[in-house]
Amino acid sequence: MMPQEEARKLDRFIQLLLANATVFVSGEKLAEALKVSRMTICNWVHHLQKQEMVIEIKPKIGYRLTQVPDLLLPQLIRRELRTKVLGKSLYHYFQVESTNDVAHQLAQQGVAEGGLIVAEEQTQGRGRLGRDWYSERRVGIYLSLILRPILKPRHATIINLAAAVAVSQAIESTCSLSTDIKWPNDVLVNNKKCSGILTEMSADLDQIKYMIVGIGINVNHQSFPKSLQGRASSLFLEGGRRFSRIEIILALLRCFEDLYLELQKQGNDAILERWIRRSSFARGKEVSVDLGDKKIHGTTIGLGKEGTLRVKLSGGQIEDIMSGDVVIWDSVK
Ligand code: BT5
Repeated sequence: MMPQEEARKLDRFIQLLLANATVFVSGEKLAEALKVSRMTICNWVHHLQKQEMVIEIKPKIGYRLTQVPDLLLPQLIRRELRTKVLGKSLYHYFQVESTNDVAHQLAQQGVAEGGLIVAEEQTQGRGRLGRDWYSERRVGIYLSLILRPILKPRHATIINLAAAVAVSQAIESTCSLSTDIKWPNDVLVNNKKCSGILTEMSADLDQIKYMIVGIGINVNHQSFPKSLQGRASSLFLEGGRRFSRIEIILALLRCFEDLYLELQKQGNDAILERWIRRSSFARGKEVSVDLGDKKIHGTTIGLGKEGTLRVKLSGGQIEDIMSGDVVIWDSVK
């Protein structure tokens, strides 16, 4: 695993190669520009060649980039980015343990609202409650956003729901696939999970310091480990063709930014309405909810003002769920 500082220099190295894609650039000049040794440049070239970048090497003359594979390079994302805040500072990694961990470090170092971390692969991708997130190299989207909303911690769920709406909207607009959202934020295609969201925050009692919204989307996966088969899927498996990860990220950032700004101007209602419109779980679904210490069974009757799931139990009593795992009742009977 590469330390962050080196990963950032590597990124600038790629930027220089891309900017000079038609000519040979000398190793000496590159080393000078990046303040590293020529040996480091040589190692980076071999590292990038392993990532299927085609780089010609001419002894005594230098290096020339001739072909770029399907990578989430900041240079390619920035070219089409149409957002004001989200993704304005952008960090790309070939491999990280978890993009959420990198985002926490960067947020603590003071990276501003909208900072975006993307990785080609995660070795310890995380779900909620310490669960694993399967993060195969170069076929999925693994990203985290740093947000600094002026909100009380108890209002954080709404950001979670907004992220799910943005993922659902982005998948529908770029892949023409219909989606469903399972509360709070699993995005399903044909009832199989194609995306998960892990929102974490650092907060005082009455103010959020920063939030990390981590989003995983299965894009071009051709198969899944046995333990996930039947429950997880990818846009490739459901749509029958490969999709551009960059296009999906661009649409996602645009949608999420619109919702985030709308939330700040108009409050929760617009997000709640959009979530309800996009989810078959919002109303009239017979579900079982695992609350950790107990399981309940009932029918969904909408969302509470802060984004809680309202479930009517068979005795008529209503529960407002703040966190838990929802499954369709039919599948547990
Ligand atoms: C989630 O948790 O769904 C949140 C996943 C968030 C992943 C992103 S990737 C970028 C950022 N960096 C991270 O380290 N994480 C975030 P949860 O609701 O707890 O669901 C986890 C469960 O989903 C696992 O226990 C598996 O059953 C299943 N699962 C694991 N990997 C999956 C995958 N790739 N696709 C679909 N389901 C998966």
